[in-house]
Parts: sequence; structure tokens; C-alpha cells
Amino acid sequence: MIELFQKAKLHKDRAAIVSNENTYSYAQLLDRSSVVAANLLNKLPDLNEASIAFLVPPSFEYVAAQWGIWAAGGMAVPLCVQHPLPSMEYVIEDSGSKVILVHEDFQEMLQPLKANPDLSIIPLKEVFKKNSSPLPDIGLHRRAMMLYTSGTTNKPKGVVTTHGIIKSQIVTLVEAWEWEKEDYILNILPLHHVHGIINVLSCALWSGACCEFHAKFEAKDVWDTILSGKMTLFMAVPTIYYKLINYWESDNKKKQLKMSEAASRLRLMVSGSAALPVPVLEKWKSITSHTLLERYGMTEIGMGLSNSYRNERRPGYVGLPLPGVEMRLVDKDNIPVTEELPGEIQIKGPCVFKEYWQKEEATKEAFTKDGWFKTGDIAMLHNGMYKILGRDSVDIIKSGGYKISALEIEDVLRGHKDIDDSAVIGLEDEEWGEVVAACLVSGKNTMDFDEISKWLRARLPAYKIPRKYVLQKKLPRNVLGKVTKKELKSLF
Ligand code: MLC
Ligand code: AMP
Repeated sequence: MIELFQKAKLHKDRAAIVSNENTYSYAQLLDRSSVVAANLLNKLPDLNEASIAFLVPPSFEYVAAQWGIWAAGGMAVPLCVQHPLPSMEYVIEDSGSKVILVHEDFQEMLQPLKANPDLSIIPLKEVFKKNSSPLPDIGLHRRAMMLYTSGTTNKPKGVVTTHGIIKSQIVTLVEAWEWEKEDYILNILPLHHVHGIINVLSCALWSGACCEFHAKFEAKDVWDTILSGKMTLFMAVPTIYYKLINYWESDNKKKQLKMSEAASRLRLMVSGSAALPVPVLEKWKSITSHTLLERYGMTEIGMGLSNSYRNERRPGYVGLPLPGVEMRLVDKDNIPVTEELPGEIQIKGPCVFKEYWQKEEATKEAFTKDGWFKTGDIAMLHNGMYKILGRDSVDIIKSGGYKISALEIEDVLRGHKDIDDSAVIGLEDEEWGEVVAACLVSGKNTMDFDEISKWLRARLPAYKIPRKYVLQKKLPRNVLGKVTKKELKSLF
């Protein structure tokens, strides 16, 4: 049996999940997921790592679906509830998912896919119907999950992890941040990325702790939950802390004091997925007395580096490698660099992903010959701690904690009837880290950028839509014909 389920058995009567104003125990979670597994198996002995996509908002039902897929021996492919249909279709097709579990709120949205005879779209309530079945034995080497991440290729790639890799990603954090069963965490992050799935949800359930879901981030609801006094832990991206600060500042002095007091009682607050600006860290400290613990991670590795839970948390730094994570910094020739010199972060260890799904070449290219995963992030060791300096590619943008491929957006833009060419970049932004900006080339002298955004919204998730546009007759290029993206920034 998967170790996460064995652990859950130790806490049967404890609260595992709070969602939609209901509390569900570990026993209920185990029961419901074995029902899902039995229905998915439908008398087969094992799903044998078949990709099973599921479209379920953050809730008890999401976890029951995820655990049910695992218990039946499938590979869980979470779909993002905020994606438009074309983005979902891409993931369904690329992952080879033939079965899609869908929450009733999204059945209508998937209606157009019903015409595809190869797809079996199953309403969630069907797999929640009472059923039982012997469950397969699942070894640690078995594929468990596939999360889609953008990279330097235009389309997102499926990052595959096994049960063993997931276990390693969880255990590292449970130890480093001293999770315990009395913990209570609020999860307002999307559940198709490691931050929400591993750091928040899975660490809580591994520890016998309780995870409360809100379907979506709302600053007021987060503050209300902090004020309720239940929470011991909170984890979010820097943009969320920025928004929480804004909300606090907009309230009156009496309420501010209450919010600050309540927040100060949490035992840990963590920031990650993007660089935490030092002014945000300082402001948060002045409001809540917490020095945010900043850590560094990636879909392909889980978490790699972290500031200390008990000792120093240095503003602007990401700390040191987590237990079990091997790390080095190398120059362009893959030679390790010494202290004070910038180098690419490379990672080895049991937390590193297995493969990009059905992309043998891309997987091979992502590793050095001696097995180090090349993150593409540049860092430097200074006074005994690592500092992230940036990325080696201008084509990757981080906005609101989401990783976005400039190439993917350019590709879609070129499909618009009035656009001949395009170049997309990230512009520094206090709130979002970076905002997406697009330079469009068109034969037309003027363009309705709102219309372009609207057209894009039907094709891409909201966080990938450019917030700024310029119109040009041609793109700036170097002698090799490559678009000079640095030069492009000056146009905005
Ligand atoms: C949304 N908006 C944006 C935007 N995203 N504007 C600029 N840039 C962006 N990136 C706009 C919307 O269009 C809308 O405007 C308004 O903001 C509100 O939209 P929303 O969807 O309601 O936004 P909100 O809920 O406030 O979302 C902000 C957020 C979200 C920070 C909660 O971006 C988020 O959940 N980010 C977390 C992503 C994450 O989990 N990353 C982890 C990846 S794993 P309008 O005009 O339309 O009203 C990883 C590894 C690791 O990175 O280390 O963890
Ligand atoms: P993702 O592919 O969505 O998992 O995003 C991973 C990327 O987020 C990393 O490669 C980094 O570029 C970035 N990232 C994560 N944590 C941090 C951090 N603390 N500081 C700076 N960048 C970060």
C-alpha cells in the first residue's frame, strides 16, 4: 500500500480536509478513495500507470480522486480548473489520458470532447458510487503523477514523478519544516502545480495534519481564516503576500491590530515559486512579526533549497540545499564555480523527476552526462548562503508564481489574422514579479489590443495574457536574425 495511505490509517479519526464548510476525516478520505479506485478498476487488477486526467476544484473530492487514481495504480494528471478548453485539450491529448474524471461544475465545459469516441468522460459522482475491489500493490518505482510545466519549448511538457520521488519530495519538507499532526494549513494555491500539491496538501496529509481548501485565493478569506485562529502554517507565492499586505493596509487600525496578532501566532509562513522582493519580506515582518521563510523549487525537483526553520532566514536569499538534495553551481562549460561566482543550479537526488512524458530527447537534454538536472536558474553562493540571480533564458517568464513560455504565447499570437509576427517578454513588476508584454508586428497601422486579449483568452489561461502591447513594423533582431529581447524591453 502507498505509504501516504498507511500514514492516513494511523490518523483515521483526525480531520484531514476542510472544504465547502465540511470536515472530512482520514477514514472518510481512505474510504472514498478506495471507492474511486474500485470504480476506475472496474474489475481489472491494476491500471498499470494509465494516465487518468481529473478536473476537480480544490476540495475533498479533488483529493479523493487523486488518491483513488493512485490506489488503482494509475498516473494522476490534474487539469487546471481555470484553463480554457484548448489548454485542457492539449494536456489530455499529450498525456494520453483516455479517462477524464470531471466535477459536475465542469461537465458542460468538456461537452465538446464527448464527440471523441476514444475518451471516456466520467462524472465524478459515478466514481463515488459504492463499490469495492482488491487493490493492486504499488511499488515506489511506479509512475504516479504528471504535472505540465512551461519551458524553453513552446508547448508545456508533462513532468512525470513516481511514488518514490513524491515520497522523497514530501519527507524532505516534513523534516525541514517540522510538520506535525497538530498542524492546520490553508490551501489557496492551484492544484496542478507542486507548490499546492506537494508542499501544502501532501505534506499535511503525510503528517496527519488538516488542510483547508478555498476554491480560489481571496485576500479577505485568507485574513478571515488567519483570524479564526485555526491555522499554524501558511504557504504562498510572493504575489499573494503582496495582495495580503494591500488588504491589511486598506483596513482600519483596530482591525489591523487583530489581523497582526492572529498572524503572529502561526508557527511558520513560507514564500516560494518566485523571488520574494525584500521590501515585501520587510513589510510582512512589520505587520505579522514573521520573517517569511523563502525557499526555491521547481516542478522537476520539488523543493531544492530553503532558508532555515530554526536558524537564519536571510532576506533576498534562498538558503541551503534541503536534506537529501545534492546541488552544484556550474559555468557554461559545466565546470563547478567557486563562491561569489554566478553559475547554473544543477540538482541530483531522489526528488528529481523521472522524465518528460514521451519526450526522450528533451529529457536527455535536461540532464548532464553524469546525471545532474540542469535547472536553467542562475545563483551565487555568498557568505554561506545561495542567492538566485535570474534565469539563463529570456523566454521564460514568472508571473504570479506561474511559469510562462514566451514562445507559446508568440506562437498563438501568430495565429491571429492581423498579426504577422510577435515577440513576448516579461517586464519587472512589483505585484506580479513579471508581467507579460507583447510586441506585435502587423501590416495595420493601429490595432485594438483589447480585442487581441479577448481573442487570446479563448485560447490561453488568464495568467498568460499580455498586460502590455506595442505595435511595430518589425522586430529588433541581431546579425543572426534572432530577436533581441533585451532591446525590446526599451519599447515599453
Ligand atoms: C491574473 N491577473 C493578472 C495575472 N494573473 N494580471 C497580470 N499578471 C498575471 N499573472 C489579473 C486577471 O486577469 C484579473 O484581471 C485579475 O488579475 C484577477 O485575476 P485572478 O485570476 O482572480 O487573480 P488572482 O486570483 O488574484 O491570482 C493571483 C494569484 C494566482 C497569485 C492567486 O496567480 C496564483 O494562484 N498563483 C500561484 C501560482 C502557483 O501556484 N505557482 C506554483 C508553480 S510550482 P481582470 O482585469 O481580468 O479582472 C513552482 C515551483 C515552486 O513554481 O518553487 O513552487
Ligand atoms: P515551475 O516550473 O513553475 O515549477 O517554476 C520553477 C521556477 O520558479 C524555478 O526554476 C525558478 O526560476 C522559480 N523559483 C522558484 N522559487 C524561487 C525563489 N524562491 N526565487 C526565485 N525564483 C524561484
